[in-house]
Amino acid sequence: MEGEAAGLEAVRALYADHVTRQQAAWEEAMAEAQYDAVVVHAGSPLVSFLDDYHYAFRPNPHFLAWLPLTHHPESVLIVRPGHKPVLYYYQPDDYWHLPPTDPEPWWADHFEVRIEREPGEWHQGVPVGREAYLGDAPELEAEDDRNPPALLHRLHLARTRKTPYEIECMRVASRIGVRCHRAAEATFRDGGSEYDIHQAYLAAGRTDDAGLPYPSIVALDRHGAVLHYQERSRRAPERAGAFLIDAGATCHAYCSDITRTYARDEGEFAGLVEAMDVLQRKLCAATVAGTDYRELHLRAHGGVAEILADAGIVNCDAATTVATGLSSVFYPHGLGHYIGLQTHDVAGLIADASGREIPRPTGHPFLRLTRTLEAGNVVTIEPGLYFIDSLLEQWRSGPRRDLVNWDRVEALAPFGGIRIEDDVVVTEGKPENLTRDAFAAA
Ligand SMILES: [Mn+2]
Repeated sequence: MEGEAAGLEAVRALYADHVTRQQAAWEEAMAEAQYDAVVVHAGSPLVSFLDDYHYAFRPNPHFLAWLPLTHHPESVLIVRPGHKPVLYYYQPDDYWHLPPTDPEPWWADHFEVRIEREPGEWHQGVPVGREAYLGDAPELEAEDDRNPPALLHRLHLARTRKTPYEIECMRVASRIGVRCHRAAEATFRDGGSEYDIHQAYLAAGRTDDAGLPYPSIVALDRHGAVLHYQERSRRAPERAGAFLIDAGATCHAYCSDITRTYARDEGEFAGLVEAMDVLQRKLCAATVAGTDYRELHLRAHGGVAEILADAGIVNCDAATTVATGLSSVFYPHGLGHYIGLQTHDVAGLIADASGREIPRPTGHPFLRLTRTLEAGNVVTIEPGLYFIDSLLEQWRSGPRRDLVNWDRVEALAPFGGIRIEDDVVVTEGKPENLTRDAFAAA
């Protein structure tokens, strides 16, 4: 955990520069979209139907892009060109809940902070002029100019190029995630259930479920073939042969998103995991500025098809496996996505500030990123290979059923599937692999 403490120091040292860059990027977007001010609402807690409990609070990411304030509903930020941003810091006198602690100088010094005791006091601070409102708080419903696309597209595109502060946050989030992953693997090796593994993951991260960037996928054996497997069985299998875990961590709301697959024993499935690892590393190394991400995705399909052909799981060559759509039976999702304040970060499909969409390749409806990579982007690279009953059965009832070696499929299906996922920073030169670096340092 020493490395993490040092990382948090580095994060704080980079914060002033981040705020300066945010101000510049927003001023540019506001000038182009013709706004004099932008009001960013952190969000309001969602209340359960017919009761008064709150769901876990998920702040407006545009608020988080300025401030490391993850437990601050009702706070509001007002951004204007040429002015220090004004933060209405909601700190109610509330004896039912613990109010937020006082602002900390390391971040608060960069804002004009006004303590707000009642929601809505921020309205007094909205300047005269043309202003936009960002967020989904019910309190904004009366405003005309909410989340205008001309402004949002520009801000979203700016968010695809991370500042040094943001990348440092993601380094820390990667280190925490890797610490948790190692605890999870150890619990798998010890014979733990999915529930046991999940608890070990949370304990290693000193977090609870609400602190995770997304619900972890903790899958033993056949459950690995359920892409977004959401259960956590309390019962440990007699002897689980395979373990797939897709889980991350956060630092000041910036995410890591990490997947690993483990085979308990040597053998055919372990060989497939090894082959997928080699392919995934190659794809990570090719994640450089100027590369069309769609091309990387298609290259991943070619690679998975080769692995299927080499293992004798298909009865045809890699080219035929891709051309017939058979590779999508085993690998039915996209190669990855932008990552940052949101696990699936914004702007993955838009060409420019007009919001025009860059189409996905035909036959690949789930790809979340179709842009050409730029330095400062952070993306995931997560090829997969699964034995998914429903997709295999569909193929089996079709005209090309003989392209699959069904005996091999039957032998491997109990292992579920494989996904290996790293978070990669795009640079002009060699990419920085946040995940592999964190595993190497652990
Ligand atoms: Mn992912």
